[in-house]
Amino acid sequence: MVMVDIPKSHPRYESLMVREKLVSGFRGGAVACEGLIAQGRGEAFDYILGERTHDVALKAIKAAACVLLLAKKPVISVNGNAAALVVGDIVTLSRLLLCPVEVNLFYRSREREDAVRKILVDGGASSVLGVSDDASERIPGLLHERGRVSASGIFCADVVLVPLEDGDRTQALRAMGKTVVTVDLSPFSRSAQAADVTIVDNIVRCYPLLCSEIERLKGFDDAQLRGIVDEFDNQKNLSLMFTAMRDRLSLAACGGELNG
Ligand code: PTJ
Repeated sequence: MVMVDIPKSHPRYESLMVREKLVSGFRGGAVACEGLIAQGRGEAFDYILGERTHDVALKAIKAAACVLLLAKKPVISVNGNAAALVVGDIVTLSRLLLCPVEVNLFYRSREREDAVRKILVDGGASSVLGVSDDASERIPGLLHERGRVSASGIFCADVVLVPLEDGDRTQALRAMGKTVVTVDLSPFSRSAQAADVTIVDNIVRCYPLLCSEIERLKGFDDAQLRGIVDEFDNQKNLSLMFTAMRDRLSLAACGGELNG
């Protein structure tokens, strides 16, 4: 529900609508107060990126699609921000990959678990894990609430898609031998640095692209998918993202044309 009437002609219309989704998710109990701060942090990086999906990110999206298609037991982790922003794409991903979605919250409470589950179920999700007693397993070494996971979901998954994440869990999941795909507008973040595949892009732009890429690549055989994954180097990709940001900042510093 949009709280203010934003005219479509407003130059920041798209960005303001994204904000309204989060504020509405916050008012409905799904988004943590801290989730609004996280969005602001992301927006700052998105400005530097020129609010567009770079070729470097497209390469990461392709690798992520291959990793997810090759997975035996993928799981899509969902926090409050992701549910509020991209529920339709989360449901599409779970249908394309025939995998469950799991509620996993840093600021976990029964009320927030239920609010996030409701968004997912209303959005068409058929199997929502990680709510209440279902989140009874623990990721070794993670003492905070994000360490609680479902025995039939993240705990036994081989590949986990964890967007907008704090770094601890990415590292702990990798220590369990899992492959981690993340989405983060900040290439500096610990999760961006620790994941196997990091998509540095806004989740509202890259989740639809990830869905299309999975659709496009699902006819490929495992050897072809594996070849694409083997060619991908996350550290190199992150370096190229930093270079893209540096180039945009240099352009701005020289008074160059930033739109384009
Ligand atoms: O719903 P909960 O309780 O699990 O809490 C979710 C938040 C996001 C509050 C929690 O995971 C958190 O505190 O995350 P951080 O440590 O602030 O990290 C969030 C990261 O996501 C930051 O590096 C942001 O730059 C990035 N980010 C924020 N919004 C977006 C984003 N990346 C992509 N798309 C966005 N829209």
